[in-house]
Amino acid sequence: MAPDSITQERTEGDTATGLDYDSIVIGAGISGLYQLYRLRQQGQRVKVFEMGTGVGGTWYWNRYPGCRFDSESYSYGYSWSQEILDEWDWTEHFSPQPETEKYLNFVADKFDLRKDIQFSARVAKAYYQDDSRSWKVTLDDGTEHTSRFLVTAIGPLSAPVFPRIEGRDSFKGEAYHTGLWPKHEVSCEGKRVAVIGTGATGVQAITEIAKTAKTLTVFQRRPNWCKPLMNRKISKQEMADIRAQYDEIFQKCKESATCFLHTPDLRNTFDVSEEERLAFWQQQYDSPGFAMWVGNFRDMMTNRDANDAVSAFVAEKIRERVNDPTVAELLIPDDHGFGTRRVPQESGYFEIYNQDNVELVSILKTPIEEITETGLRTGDREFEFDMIVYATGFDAITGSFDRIDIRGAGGQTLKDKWKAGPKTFVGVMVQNFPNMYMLVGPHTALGNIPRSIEYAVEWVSDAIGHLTANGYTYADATQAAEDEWTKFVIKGNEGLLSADVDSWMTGVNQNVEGKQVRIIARYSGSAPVFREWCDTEAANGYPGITKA
Ligand code: NA7
Repeated sequence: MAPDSITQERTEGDTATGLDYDSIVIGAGISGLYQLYRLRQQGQRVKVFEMGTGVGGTWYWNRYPGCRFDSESYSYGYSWSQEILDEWDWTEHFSPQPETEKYLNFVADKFDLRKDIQFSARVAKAYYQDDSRSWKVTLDDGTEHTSRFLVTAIGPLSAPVFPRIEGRDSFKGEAYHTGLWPKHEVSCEGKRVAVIGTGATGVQAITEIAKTAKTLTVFQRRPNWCKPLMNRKISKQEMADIRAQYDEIFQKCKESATCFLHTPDLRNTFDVSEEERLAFWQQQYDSPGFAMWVGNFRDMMTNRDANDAVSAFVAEKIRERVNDPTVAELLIPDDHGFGTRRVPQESGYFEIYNQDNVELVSILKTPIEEITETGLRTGDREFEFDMIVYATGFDAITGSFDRIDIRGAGGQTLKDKWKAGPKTFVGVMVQNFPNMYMLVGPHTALGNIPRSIEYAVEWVSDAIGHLTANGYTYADATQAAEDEWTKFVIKGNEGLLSADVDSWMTGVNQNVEGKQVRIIARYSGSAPVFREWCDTEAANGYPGITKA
């Protein structure tokens, strides 16, 4: 039962309460690994339950061809350990998945994290126990585990979704979802391959698969605005230079609104002459990473004319790069502007449509009607394939929470609490879900995710440390604090062009029941503002949290 006022009630240590652990962390990805490390450093008994057979989260599951960072490698890695920074060499500006998975294994080994992680352990239920102020976590295998605190480290893009198309199980060839890619080698060599989906994942996979497949047929519903990634190798000397600049790199990320190395240009689009504008965009188009998305003119995401102008610039690039004008037009989005959905970064994506073995099929007018034993059927054609790749994305942000039966005080389900959209306190706590902390859940700063993760882990660790040091066994966000933050997040979305577009960022997923309506699941403000809010909360002794 929730106490009705802040009290100073002290209880004995957790061992005396009979709980299995002080904290249970769900997930051993970038956030779960660091959370385990931090809480263990604080002397806690921690257990991590991880669904996969290895560490890495996103970088464990997404092993599809072509998978790699869109953030500069050296801005993405952990910053909290000098040893890691000293010992790890990135070999490419945008690390490929195998290297990133190796990196996270290196971290896990270095700090002996595996001993507190149970693999192949899917959490099915997490129930708050009112009487003992603890969490009971039930795994798929029926085993139950208890802890004072529960930390969800389950990622915003970790619940893969298949399209709702009839006959999907009848296909007799190979079929893979990019987010559930098998560990064994998958060869496309000489095969007739279909890829469904052209988001950030599809764009990477398609470009790679086109290199070896006998034929590749891309089924595109809505095209996305893409820009060149401009990846390249990092030489030993360059890595030494990067290492020498780590402090500056992380400081820059800390000051930037999106935690990337790129910061917006403080001019408005039409403050400069057309000539200057085009030269600026050209330079951005040719720059590595997200420069053009998060480093553009400051009004690009709020002024429709400005956004139309940059979109027209990028459309011209597509026309220049794709030989067949009809195909080029199909690849140019006409329902949203540049940057209003996640911008896929590509390495020769548009040029693959000039290859004889690649065909683009727009399914906007002629949707896929059925997956058959031998391929699939659209409104006007029958196709035969050896392999179908589903690059159809995730039930984003709240989806990974929906897949666990999470119940707070009095048995309230999280799903029910969030049925009209998430409500959180600084994206970390949910009122009436005491002692539960979310890392990169809804309403937190995301951007260059590991930067946000590190901050969240440290904030949560400090908050738990504060409770423990003061003998509290209960912490719940106040209703007022949750309302205030939720209102702030919603207000921050006003005026953004991206708020008017269907995408995973606005919570719309036609493949998931009940997710056809836009919600505000993301915090769209700047990361420094977010951190200031959280820092103030901590500095003032957590007034937004009822403690007992
Ligand atoms: P996204 O960005 O959600 O893309 C999913 C793609 O799959 C997108 O092109 C969808 O078309 C398409 N899709 C989804 N359902 C269907 C059906 N039923 N038929 C045809 N096409 C479909 O997921 P990603 O995995 O690419 O990227 C997610 C994030 O992960 C990414 O932003 C990075 O941050 C990492 P639609 O656009 O809905 O018309």
